[in-house]
Amino acid sequence: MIDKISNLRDAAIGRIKEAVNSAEVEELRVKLLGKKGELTEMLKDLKNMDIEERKQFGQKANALKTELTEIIEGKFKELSVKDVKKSLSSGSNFDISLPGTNFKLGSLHPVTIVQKEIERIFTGMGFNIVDGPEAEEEFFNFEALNIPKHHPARDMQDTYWLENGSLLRTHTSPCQVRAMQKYGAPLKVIAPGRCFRNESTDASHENTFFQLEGMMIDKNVSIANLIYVMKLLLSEVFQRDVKIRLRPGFFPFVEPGFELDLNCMICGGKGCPTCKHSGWIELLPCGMVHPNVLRYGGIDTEEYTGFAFGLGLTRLAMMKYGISDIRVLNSGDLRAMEQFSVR
Ligand code: FA5
Repeated sequence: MIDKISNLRDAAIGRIKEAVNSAEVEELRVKLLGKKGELTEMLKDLKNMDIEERKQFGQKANALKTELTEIIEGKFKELSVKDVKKSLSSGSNFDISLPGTNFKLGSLHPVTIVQKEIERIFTGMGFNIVDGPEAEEEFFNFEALNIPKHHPARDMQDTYWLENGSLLRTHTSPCQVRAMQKYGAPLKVIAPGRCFRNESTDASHENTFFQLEGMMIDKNVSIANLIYVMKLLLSEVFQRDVKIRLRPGFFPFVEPGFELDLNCMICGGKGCPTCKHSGWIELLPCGMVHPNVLRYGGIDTEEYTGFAFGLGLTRLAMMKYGISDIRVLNSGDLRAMEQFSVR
């Protein structure tokens, strides 16, 4: 058996030396060392050998594999140098001294980084990630959220209407009823996505921004569950204690409803253009899902309760990375985006 190995070695080295181009070398590499190569086939005999023979044969075969791999690599290098020399001597204008083309690696957008982080936190708690259309039906954006036609709450979310009667969704909340109708209760979902509003832009308002909706429906879900999840979310994202305030907030689709504001991290709460000189950033409105909304979702309100929240994802990214003007995030300016080079 040992003879077989040295015969293979001699023949293989001879064949590699004679190869005249890279394609031939590659063919030999596969024939010798590939999955069905000659050396691999030989190793199949191991099972018929006694222990001592198997040990010796195994060692020799492995040593040969290493030796042939090195010889093949050397041959590849030798041939590529020859190719360059040949092209130079044949009058080609290929300039070997030119630096190679530098390909720039892309980086993730700060909003995407924060979104992925929150998805990790929530999937760890058993939440599923769902999606909804950006061009949404009026029913899901408003009616199903307990905002009937002519309700003044619609004024707070003016949007862009499409010719077919649908609209660009003003928030990710339409995903609530869509998810309830599709999956029923109990339900634990988050829905990140782009939203649109027809409003003037400033340091903290864009006409296109991201939110991340969250919803949990089960038996006995209470405000205590909501507060626990909100606190956990913020401490995981910021990895430290952050100053927040919780105050009553009105949204027709929750009862009771809250506004959760974050102490402005741009000015430390002193007041700046980002927080409109209030020291606080509106970030995470939330509340207990209104029974009318549960009913639109086909959920039995006698049996189930739930909480929901609508996180301002773009604003959260601003706070996390100290970005004082939201417009930078939609600018496409690589000089700004590259600073968060997480790939
Ligand atoms: C809503 O959109 C509700 N759907 C949130 C909600 C969900 C409440 C579930 C209760 C239960 P609001 O309009 O406040 O609420 O927007 C939520 C968050 O999105 C804001 O706190 C803010 O952080 C962000 N946001 C709103 N408008 C803009 C904007 N023009 N530019 C950037 N971020 C915005």
